[in-house]
Amino acid sequence: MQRIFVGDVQGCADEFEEVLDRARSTFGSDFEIWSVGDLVNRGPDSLRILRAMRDLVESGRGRIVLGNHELALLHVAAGLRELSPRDTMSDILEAPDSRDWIDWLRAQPLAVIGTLAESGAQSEAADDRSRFAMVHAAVHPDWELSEIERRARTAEARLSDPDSRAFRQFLAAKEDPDRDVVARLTRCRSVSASGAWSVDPPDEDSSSFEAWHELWSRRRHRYGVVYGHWARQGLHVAPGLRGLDTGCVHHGRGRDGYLTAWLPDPESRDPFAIPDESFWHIRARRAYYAERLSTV
Ligand SMILES: [Mn+2]
Repeated sequence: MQRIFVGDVQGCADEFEEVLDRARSTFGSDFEIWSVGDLVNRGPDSLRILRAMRDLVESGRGRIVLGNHELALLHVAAGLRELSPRDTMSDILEAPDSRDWIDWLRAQPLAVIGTLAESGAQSEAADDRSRFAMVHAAVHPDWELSEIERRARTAEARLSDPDSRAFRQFLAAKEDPDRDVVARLTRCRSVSASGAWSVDPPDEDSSSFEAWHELWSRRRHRYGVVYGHWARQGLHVAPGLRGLDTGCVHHGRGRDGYLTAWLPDPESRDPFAIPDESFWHIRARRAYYAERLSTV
């Protein structure tokens, strides 16, 4: 079984379909698609990509984690935020089964823990280097896999609360530690040694913040992280780390955009080693970003 991780799609359903077509012609039906989140918004086809991905998830051939744009959609649906002119999520909000899409999304995970090793025996081994977490933006540099899982499960239970008032209160909460976990997993780019985190990239002029994965790498964890969210950083291939947001939807913003898929070798004993050439790069079909600007 080939597992295919896909970076931030953001409504670029044509490029996502190209990944699927290529997967079918290469692996038949013997593949799974794992999305790092931000399936929706900014691009042209938010509902179409959700449909395609939900089909895969419900047939047991896909996993997703929530990104900040899915969270933004939940905020709009809960009446906690207005749509902005740059948002392209109204196809979901105006769908006759909109409520069902929102409920499906809020039941999706914030972190998925897995192993890339094909054989169960290998994943039990103490030297297994193929265990990983998939999150949208970042993990806390100090967290082991078990802690990522525990904290994500707690926050997910709050998001998927059957009581929609409790769900709305949780989304709106300011000082709730579980709400902070949601925000960190879906939005963090930099951290400070004192434990603070920020949505912004590290500031060149300030030494107090650095990329979350710099500090994470110094902790010498024995698991990998597959993530997205950081289009300006671009493809990030480092030991234990695969950052897959290559800004498909930002094509035309003074740079080329493309959708990245990562296809780790299921036979490898160290799939997070470098160098690594196991990527597909799907060029953006259009200059989505310029298109959005001109229609605002
Ligand atoms: Mn994001």
